Amino acid sequence: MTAPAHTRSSAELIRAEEPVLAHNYHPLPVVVASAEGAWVEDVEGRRYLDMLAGYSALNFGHRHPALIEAAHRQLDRLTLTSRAFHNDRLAEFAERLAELTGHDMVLPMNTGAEAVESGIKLARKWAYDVKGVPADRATIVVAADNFHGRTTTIVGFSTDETARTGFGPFAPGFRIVPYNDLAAMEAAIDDTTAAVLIEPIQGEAGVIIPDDGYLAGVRELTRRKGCLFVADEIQSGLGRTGRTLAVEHEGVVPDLVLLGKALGGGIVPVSAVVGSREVLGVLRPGEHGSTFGGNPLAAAVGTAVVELLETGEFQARAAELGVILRDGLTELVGRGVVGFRARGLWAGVDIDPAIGTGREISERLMREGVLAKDTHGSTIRLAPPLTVTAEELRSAIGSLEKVLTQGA
Ligand code: IF1
Repeated sequence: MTAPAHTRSSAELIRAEEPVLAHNYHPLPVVVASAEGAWVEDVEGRRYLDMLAGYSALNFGHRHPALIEAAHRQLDRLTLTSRAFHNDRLAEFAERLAELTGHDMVLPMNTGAEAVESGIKLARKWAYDVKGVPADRATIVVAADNFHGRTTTIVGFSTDETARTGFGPFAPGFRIVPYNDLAAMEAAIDDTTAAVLIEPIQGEAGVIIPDDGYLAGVRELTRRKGCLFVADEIQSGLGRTGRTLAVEHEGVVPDLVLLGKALGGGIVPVSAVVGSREVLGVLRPGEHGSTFGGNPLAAAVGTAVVELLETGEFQARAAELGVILRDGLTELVGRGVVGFRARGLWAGVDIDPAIGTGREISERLMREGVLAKDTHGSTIRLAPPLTVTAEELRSAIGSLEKVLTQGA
C-alpha cells in the first residue's frame, strides 16, 4: 500500500490548513494519507497503529474488504434518491438492523448527533401522544459528564463548559443528575418526564463504567415511573465492549437505542434510532426527516456492517482481546498508570499527571508509532479496531509502557 504522490509534505499540509480551516480541533501533528486494517500511513510513509479507530467509527478497521466492496458495488448503481421515493436497499437495512438489535423499528439518520436529536424528538412526541404530558412541558433526564454530540440542543445539557460556553441560549426541558446514581435519577423523574437519556458507558468522560446493576436499575426505574429509557450506544455499541450493544452486559433492553459511528463502517455517515413500535410509531409523514437519511449508499454499507456483526465474530474478538488489554494495563498500574477502566476493546487510562498530560502522552505514543487520543486531563482513551491482532495489541501496550517508564 503506497501513499499517493503528494506535492506537499506533512509539515507543509499542516501549515496550509492554518489560514483556511476553522480551528475547532488541535490534531496530533500527523497527516494520514492511507490506511488498511489497524494501520495508517502518513504522507512520508511512516506507519502508525491506530488505537483510536475514529472514536469507535472504525470498529472493522480501515477499509474492511467486505465494506469497501459493498460501497463500490452501490456506487456503481445508485447513491441517493431522497426519501421522496423508495430505494431498493433500505428495507433490508432496516429489517436486519432491527433483527440484530432485537427491536421493532428503525429511523435511519446520518450522524450520531442527528440520532440523538431524533431520539429526543421521538421521546417528546411519545410523551405528548401516548403518556399525555401537556404540550411543550416534556422533560428529559440526562447524566452529568455526558457526551451526546455538538448541536446546540445537545451542548445545552452538557456539563463540559468548553462544549457549551458561547453557544447559548439553550433549549429548556433537560434535567442533569450525577451518572451512576439511581436515587438522584428517580428524584428527577416526574409526570412531565418523557425519558432518561444516558450512555451505557460514558465515552468522552473517560470510559466511565457504571456499577453493575445501574443499567438494570435505570430500566426498572423508567418502567415503574412510565418514561422511556434511551441508550446512546453511538460509541459503546456495535461490538466495542464485547457485545453487540453495551446494555447486553446487564441483559437490559432500552426503549430506544441510538446508533452511529461504526454503523457506517468508517466509509459514510450512518446513524439510526432503533426501538419499539409504540415509540417509533408516533411519527407521521412530514413530521421528521433528513436529505440523506436512509440513502441507498448508506443502507448498502450499513447492511454490510450488520452482516459482519451477525456473525458474532467481532463481538467475540473484542471480548477475548479485551482480556489482553486489561491484563496489559493491569501490569502498568503503579508504573505510570494510576488507574483504568476497560470493557472489551475500550479503555480509559488515567496517567500519572507527573509523567505528562494526556496530550503529551499521545504525542510520545505517536513518536512510537501508535495513535491514541486524550480525553480530559491525563486520561487517554484506547479503542483499536476490533480487527486488531493480539500481537498488535501487545505491541501498543508495550509502546505505552515505554513512554510511561522511559519518557520517550
Ligand atoms: C468530536 C468526543 C468521542 C458520542 C456519543 C453521540 C455522539 C458521539 C456517545 C455524536 C460522538 C465523537 C464526536 C467527535 C469526537 C468523538 C468523541 F470526543 F467528542 F466526545 F467519541 F468521545 N453520542 N463522539 O461519542 O456523534 O455527531 O459526532 O457523529 O466532536 O470531536 P457525531
